Amino acid sequence: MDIASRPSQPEDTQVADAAPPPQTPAVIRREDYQPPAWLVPEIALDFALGLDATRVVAKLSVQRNPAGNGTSTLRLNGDQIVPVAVAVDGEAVNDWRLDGDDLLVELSGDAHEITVETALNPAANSQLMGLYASNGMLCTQCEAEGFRRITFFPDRPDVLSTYSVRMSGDKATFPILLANGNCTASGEGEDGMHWAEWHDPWPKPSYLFALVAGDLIANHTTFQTMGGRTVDLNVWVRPGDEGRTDHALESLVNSLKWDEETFGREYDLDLFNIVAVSDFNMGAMENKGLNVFNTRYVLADPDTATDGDYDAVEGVIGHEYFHNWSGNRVTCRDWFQLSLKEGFTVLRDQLFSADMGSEAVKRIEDVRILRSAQFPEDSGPLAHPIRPDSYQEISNFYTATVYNKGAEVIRMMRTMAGAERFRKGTDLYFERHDGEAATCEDFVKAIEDGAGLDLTQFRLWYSQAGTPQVRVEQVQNGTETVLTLTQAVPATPGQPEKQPMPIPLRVALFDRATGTHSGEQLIVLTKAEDSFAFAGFKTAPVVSINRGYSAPVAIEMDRDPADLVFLAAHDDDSFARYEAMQSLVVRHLVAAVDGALSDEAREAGQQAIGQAFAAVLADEALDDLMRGELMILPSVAYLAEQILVSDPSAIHAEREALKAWLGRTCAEALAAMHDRASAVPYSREAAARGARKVKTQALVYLAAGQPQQTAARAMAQYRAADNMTDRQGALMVLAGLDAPEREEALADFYARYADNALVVDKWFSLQAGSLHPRVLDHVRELAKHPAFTMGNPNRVRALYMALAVNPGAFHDASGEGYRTIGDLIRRLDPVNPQTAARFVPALGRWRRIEPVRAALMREELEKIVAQAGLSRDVFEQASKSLG
Ligand code: B3K
Ligand code: ZN
Repeated sequence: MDIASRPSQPEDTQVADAAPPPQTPAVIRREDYQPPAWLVPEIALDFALGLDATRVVAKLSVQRNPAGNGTSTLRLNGDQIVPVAVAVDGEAVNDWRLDGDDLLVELSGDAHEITVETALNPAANSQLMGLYASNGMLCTQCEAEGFRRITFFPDRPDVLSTYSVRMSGDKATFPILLANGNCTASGEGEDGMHWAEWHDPWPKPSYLFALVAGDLIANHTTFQTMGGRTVDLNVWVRPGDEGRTDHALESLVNSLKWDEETFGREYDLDLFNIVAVSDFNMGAMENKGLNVFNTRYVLADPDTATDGDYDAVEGVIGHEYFHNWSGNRVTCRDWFQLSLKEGFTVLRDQLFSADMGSEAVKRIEDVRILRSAQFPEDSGPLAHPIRPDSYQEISNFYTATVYNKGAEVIRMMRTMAGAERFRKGTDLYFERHDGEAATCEDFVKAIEDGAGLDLTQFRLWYSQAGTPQVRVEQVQNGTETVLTLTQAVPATPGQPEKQPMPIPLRVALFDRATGTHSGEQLIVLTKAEDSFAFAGFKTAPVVSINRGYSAPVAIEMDRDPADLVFLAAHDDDSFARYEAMQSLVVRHLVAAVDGALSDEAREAGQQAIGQAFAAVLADEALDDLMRGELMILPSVAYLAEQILVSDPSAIHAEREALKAWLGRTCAEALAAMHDRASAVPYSREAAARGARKVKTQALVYLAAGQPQQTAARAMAQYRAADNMTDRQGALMVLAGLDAPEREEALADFYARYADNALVVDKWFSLQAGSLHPRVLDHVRELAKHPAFTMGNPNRVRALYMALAVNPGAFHDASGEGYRTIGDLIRRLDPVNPQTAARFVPALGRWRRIEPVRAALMREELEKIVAQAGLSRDVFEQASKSLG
């Protein structure tokens, strides 16, 4: 078919000479949602692939949507692409228009075939959205709005199409050609070319489209589904990496099996491909039948991946696979509904990881992430509800709030319903909405109907931002214990007033004499203030509340430190035990930072913590994985949350001083623990993983307490290491010490792993995140290291995100930490705005920081917003942070 060509349009560049991005981008509002005017039931894409020149011919069968506004104008979104040619029903047309980046075509009837040709330069696509080149291969990333960088299309999640893809390219460069669905045909062309055709029978939104072409090798197995389908599973990597794919493949098999057993969800194609790419903006992407992953969440072997890396691979493989139902079969109506798929899928991956390993440890890890990443978001200038009301750039809303708080909100429904009734709700949700683009409201309604809950008031969790504060007062009236609970949801940007929300709290009351309780209860606080009475206590019991972290709230309760020591030693809920230990430390450190501690009070606080800490070290009933968790002090970010306006350096200094005190006080027990754990041979079994965890924890405390002596111990751990967990743990400790062993170990590590990008990332991170007093100098030098590049998001994050979350260095009184991150944002923005924008929140916390540092942070934000041609991504984050 002949389609008209427009020679005046640049044909060979992905990045057209774009107008400078607007400084005040349009605000998109949830309340303005309109159904699409035109639907696209089918699309055929033909790619002529080349690393620096790819031609795309897209054929869209479009139909007027009876539920739309009836317009005869078809709007196809584009982003920095230009149409080479446009045809309607096979006839070339010239009367199309561009409105900004969008292509507008006038249509006379109700159904037409639109053909558009575009020309792309994947090698020049440094944003890593759309079609781009990575490490000699081609791959795509379309969520949220990347498809419009490939071809013109109604690029919104409520337009679902059946995709047929043909691609051709040089066989030597691209021996493997992959897309969504099943491969339906392939063949050889002339001059070393070959081609493949793929068809995905499941209608999907454009954000789930994927294509990969390159030199890849697969680790393969098959899986028999509960319905008897045999599925081919492949993990594709660059040749040479295949020896590090077994864990990913095993995790994938476990994911398919778990989703059948736990949620009754069966896989629906004969093929499931995962491809690992080195240049990727985030963790992974759930494209239908063709997940694209950051290598970081695929590659693992004992020599190069830590136990934490293994867990992350398992979790992310599970997460992306689970999206096949929660995200793909039921997708989102619009991007405001993002938590519909992300919150639910995070909950699903959390439950999966808990079932694969230790439920108790997993819960603690999840809460730690929530508190150090989401709590600061919820109390800062970028706070938003899990279902936001407006955005300028949707990429900025892939946040800990939408993901992790979103998961907590759905977990509360599960807690209130119980696992069985919750499952009835999710079954109903999948049954009702399979094949649809749904809303958060659809989900809540399905859980309400299926699980038999009244969630009327609970819906507030979707619309109100801010972490609720729950105050607990305990009064003893004779043999009755009364808990009076009050809740307050803090004001957040655009939401000055809040209503009380239902807060489910698991509670147990412990008898002090026996150290036991007579059963856990679930109470739901629905009012601003309410009282709950418990009969049968001769003396005031010790209250264990929000067990299992049943609600994502902050509990405030004045209590005797002895009660916390009691719970840290006796609580039979592992999370509550951890929480008691954390509260003990939080109270002490907050008071210390406040200058409110007399010498005696400091001594008493330390003694209480030391007593609980020593009990944790000595408790033979504890497994080491849990012991390791209980040993970790609350993060500076979480501690800073407890203080209205803080000096993060002071918090950091107090926290380090406590570590040093514990290291000195418990030196003997810690050294014995290090010796014991060092004798355990490497295996992936829980006991051996636990031993590795406490081994490095012991080293951390010993290094804080006795730095010089510990350097030798750490170096011995480094030398003896036969796995990355031990080696990285030792190097982390050494990187923070001013000792000759530091340089020796860092040089050895780099020389040993210079060819392994993921391990070199660790080398950058350990230095930028270290406790060393000269971190900022190290970062400056590392930025000039030949292995550093701004083109690879993993490398950028390895160096600079490690710095941004390193409280000592980032908040250095000189302001150099802020300047380093400010400079980075300005330099990275023109290369990769999405990754650049991720660094802004670190500077955006200025209102909660003491005035001298706050002014320095503001200064950086002001320089950022003043930069000409700033992306929408960074503009939105920086301007809201100043606002
Ligand atoms: N859905 C993707 C995230 C896409 C992010 C786009 N900026 C990965 C995930 O959450 O599974
Ligand atoms: Zn996800």
